[in-house]
Amino acid sequence: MNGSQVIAESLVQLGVEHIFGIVGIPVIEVADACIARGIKFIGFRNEQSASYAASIYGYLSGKPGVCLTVGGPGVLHALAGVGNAQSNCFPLLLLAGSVDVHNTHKGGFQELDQVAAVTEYTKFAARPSSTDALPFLLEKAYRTAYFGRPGATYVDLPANIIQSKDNDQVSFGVLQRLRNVPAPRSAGDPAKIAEAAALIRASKFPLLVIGKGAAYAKAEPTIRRFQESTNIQFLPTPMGKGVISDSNPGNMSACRSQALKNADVVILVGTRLNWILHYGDAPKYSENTKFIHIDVCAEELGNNAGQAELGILGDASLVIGQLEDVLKGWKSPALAPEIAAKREKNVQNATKKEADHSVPLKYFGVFASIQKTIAEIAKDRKLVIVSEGANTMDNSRSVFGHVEPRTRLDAGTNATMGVGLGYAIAAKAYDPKSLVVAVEGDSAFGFSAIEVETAVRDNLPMVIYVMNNSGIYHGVDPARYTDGQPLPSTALSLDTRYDVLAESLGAKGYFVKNIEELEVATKSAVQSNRVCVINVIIESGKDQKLEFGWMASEKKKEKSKL
Ligand SMILES: Cc1ncc(C[n+]2csc(CCOP(=O)(O)OP(=O)(O)O)c2C)c(N)n1
Ligand SMILES: *[C@@H]1O[C@H](CO)[C@@H](O)[C@H](O)[C@H]1NC(C)=O
Ligand SMILES: *[C@@H]1O[C@H](CO)[C@@H](O)[C@H](O)[C@H]1NC(C)=O
Ligand SMILES: *[C@@H]1O[C@H](CO)[C@@H](O)[C@H](O)[C@H]1NC(C)=O
Ligand SMILES: *[C@@H]1O[C@H](CO)[C@@H](O)[C@H](O)[C@H]1NC(C)=O
Ligand SMILES: CC(=O)N[C@H]1CO[C@H](CO)[C@@H](O)[C@@H]1O
Ligand SMILES: [Mg+2]
Repeated sequence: MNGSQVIAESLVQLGVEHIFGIVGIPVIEVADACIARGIKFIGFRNEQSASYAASIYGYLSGKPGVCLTVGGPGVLHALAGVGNAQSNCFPLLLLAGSVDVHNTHKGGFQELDQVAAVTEYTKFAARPSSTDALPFLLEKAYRTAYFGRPGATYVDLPANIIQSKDNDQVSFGVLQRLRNVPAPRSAGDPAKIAEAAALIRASKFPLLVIGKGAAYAKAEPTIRRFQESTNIQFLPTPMGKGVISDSNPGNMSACRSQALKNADVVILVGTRLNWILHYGDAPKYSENTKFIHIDVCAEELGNNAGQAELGILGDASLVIGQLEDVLKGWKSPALAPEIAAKREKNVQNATKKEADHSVPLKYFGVFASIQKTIAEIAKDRKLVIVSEGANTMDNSRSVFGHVEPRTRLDAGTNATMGVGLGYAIAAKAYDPKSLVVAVEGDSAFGFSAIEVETAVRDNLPMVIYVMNNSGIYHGVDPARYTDGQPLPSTALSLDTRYDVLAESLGAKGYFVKNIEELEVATKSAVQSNRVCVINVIIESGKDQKLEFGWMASEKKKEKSKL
């Protein structure tokens, strides 16, 4: 066996089915050896997308996604996905070629101290000293990526090791032991469970906040059962949507601010008190809020406004199961009528916005139309929504209802633009039967538009909507393009034909300006079973102010209304 074959054998033994990457010297043979062993290799056009794809494959499958790149610039590009995986807690194993060990420090081909480069963003990073060490290191890196809090790991593949020959003495025993082993789980400390249950029983408005960690942990059966038996109100984070169906009457998404502000006990499961949850700070929350924080990472407990003594270390499913047992027979108090009324009003308001089909189209009308058309023609298929952008992402989150977990994939913890196409490709590769729909801002799409070719080449049908408002965030008033003043930094060209670009890459393109055209395009695209890009012309935001709910200025404005 040569070194490439040792790597391929190791990955096969670990159960790896897909590799995402871009080849070159010295990893072409590695990819080819993997293909020869039946692993599917998806070749991208930029390592950023490949690394994003591998990481979301890890999130969806619960086992590390594998990314293979060349060294030097390949690793620097893939660092985007490594950092993104680490901050979102997605399991990812990056493998990259590197300079021959004996040429280190000589200015070798694509030389970079890659272990040093990735160390800041990985749980484990190593370079093998010999081919014999590969199975051991690959097992350790693979296991480390998904045991404990998931994250990114790295193994360096020096050219001389890839090209080494006569490795028939290499032992693979260490790999077989990991095959099909799920990540270890622990239950919560019974004393902490009892303390949490007492707080919940005494609470007037307990709120369950469900994060993507709970989705990753596949905790949905337990969390759904717990919610049903207690009637507790819940609020999903963006990627926590669908752990409990949005159609459940306990869904507080439509009045998120009121829920956060008025809850006296907040149970956080698989989510962090970061910017998305306003650090747990008043006035977004009341001063006296008690946070019962359930997480797999002990260091997360007590962060920001969280109370360290109320943290419960453990697996989302096991801990919620324990709470369910202790709280048998307990029912959550009914939602305060004024909050229920506010929620109702907000839902009505949203429904009104969704019915607005005036031209130029607006986000709510477009997303509601897409959702409705898909429900009519593909109601039995699992719908996975990938979304990135600013308004595009925020509005799609409130319009699209999710009934299943792990069906919303978006820019995540660090609001990373450019993940969309990689995520869509990986989601389709992971579950070929699902209907993958990417809802992209025009700026967001631009970060990885060329990966349409990857999806076409690998025959991964999907529908990609580009929300064309010719700009970042709110777009720019078309009059600004001719008034002789410099364009604002958020401007993009007015007449970019993303649909024509897509056609040139082998996809099907649609150009849509009104709701009838949108309906026809959605039907045609879903039924075509091809890669489709629908360029949707929407209203530019003109003079709207840039402001998002999580921004600090919002805090000052916030008055306690209820
Ligand atoms: C990697 C990265 N670069 C830049 C940004 C800043 N940024 C935030 S949202 C966004 C794009 C928003 O515009 P668009 O995708 O067109 O969506 P819209 O709000 O117009 O619907 C950008 C560039 C970011 N979040 N991530
Ligand atoms: C991203 O998010 C993580 C987790 O909140 C944070 O530690 C990190 O500094 C952020 N930034 C980058 C570039 O990863
Ligand atoms: C390893 O062996 C395979 C099969 O004989 C061959 O195709 C490949 O080129 C070899 N790789 C290297 C790096 O020598
Ligand atoms: C539940 O969630 C969806 C999507 O977030 C939203 O559109 C819907 O109005 C919500 N329902 C209620 C009753 O809040
Ligand atoms: C309803 O929508 C309008 C227009 O989008 C907005 O100005 C108003 O404040 C909303 N009302 C409520 C109760 O959210
Ligand atoms: C090709 C095309 O119609 N582009 C449009 C993109 O969106 C802006 C803002 O609505 C329009 O002005 C452009 O004409
Ligand atoms: Mg835009």
